Amino acid sequence: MKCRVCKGPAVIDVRRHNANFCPEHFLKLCRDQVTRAIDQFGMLTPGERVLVAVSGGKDSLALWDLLLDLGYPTDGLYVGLGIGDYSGSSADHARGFAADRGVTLVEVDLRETHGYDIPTGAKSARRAPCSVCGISKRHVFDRAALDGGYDALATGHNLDDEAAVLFGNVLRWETDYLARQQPVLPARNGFPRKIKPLVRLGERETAAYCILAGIDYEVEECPMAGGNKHLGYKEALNAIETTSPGTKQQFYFGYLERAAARFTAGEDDTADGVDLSPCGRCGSPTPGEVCAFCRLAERAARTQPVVAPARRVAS
Ligand code: Q46
Ligand code: ZN
Ligand code: ZN
Repeated sequence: MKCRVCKGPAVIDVRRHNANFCPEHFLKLCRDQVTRAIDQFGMLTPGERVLVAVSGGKDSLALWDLLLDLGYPTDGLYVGLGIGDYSGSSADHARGFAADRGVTLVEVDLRETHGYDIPTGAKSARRAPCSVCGISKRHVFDRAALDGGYDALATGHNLDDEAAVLFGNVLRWETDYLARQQPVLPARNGFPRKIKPLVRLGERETAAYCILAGIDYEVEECPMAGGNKHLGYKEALNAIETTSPGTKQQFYFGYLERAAARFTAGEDDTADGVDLSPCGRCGSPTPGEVCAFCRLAERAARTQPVVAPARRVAS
C-alpha cells in the first residue's frame, strides 16, 4: 500500500477517494478538506475567533486541533453533563488537550449552573436523555458563544453524522429540519453563527487524524446513546458504503448542491415564520414567553436533590 502523493508506505486507505496515504499526507488531506469546507461554505474569514464545542471525543478534539493549526484563534467549550464516569473521563481528555496546547477551555457544569444533570433531569422531565441533552447543550453553546463575543460556534459534526441526520430527516420528510440542515447557519435573531468544518471528513478519518496527530481522546461512547435512532441510520449507510464507496458523500453533498434550496426557499428571518422575542427568564430568542430550554430546565431541576454533588460538599 503506497501513499498517493509521495509513494512512501501508506498507513490508511480512504476508499471514497480511492487512495492511500502516509501519515504526513493524511494529516495534510484532513487540513485541506477542512480548509475546503470553510472556503466552500464561507464559514470563517482569517483571524475570526471561534468557540469549538468539545466533548473530549475524536471529532471535537480533531476539529479544535485543525482550527488552531489553520491559524484561527480558537477556545474550547466543555459542558459537564453529569453522565457518571463517562463525563469525568471526557472532561479529563478535553482538559488534557487544552493544557498540552496551552489554549483556553471554558467549562460549564449543568448541575452547578442550572440545577440538574442529564440522567436525573431526563427522569424529572420525563424525556429521553438525548432530547434533554440536545436542548441543554444548544442553549449553553449559544449563550457561551454570544457572551464570549466569538465570531462563530463550531461543532464536530462529521460527514457520517450529517449523512445520518439527513437520512433520518428524509425518511420522515421533516421539511423544517431539512431547511436548516446546512454546514453553516449565519448569525441571526440573536443566535450565533454555527459552523460544521468537518463535513468533508468521515468519522474513521477523524479517529485516524487523532491517532496520527497524537491526540488522546475519549474512546468510550456515551452510555446514554442506546436507542438513539441515528446509530441505526449510520449502520444502514455504512452497509451501503461498504459496497458503494462514496455514497455517503454523494448523498450529503448532492443534497446541498441540488436539493437543499427547495427546502430553504421561503424561509424568512424568523424561526418557522414566527416572530421571536427575548425569553422572560434567560433572554434567548423564543417564539413564546419562556424558551424551550428554560421550560425544560425548570421541570428537570424540580425533583433534584437539594444538596450539592458529593465532591463539592465541604468536609
Ligand atoms: S452526549 Fe447527550 Fe449524546 Fe449522550 S445523552 Fe445523548 S446527546 S448520546 S452526542
Ligand atoms: Zn505521502
Ligand atoms: Zn430561556
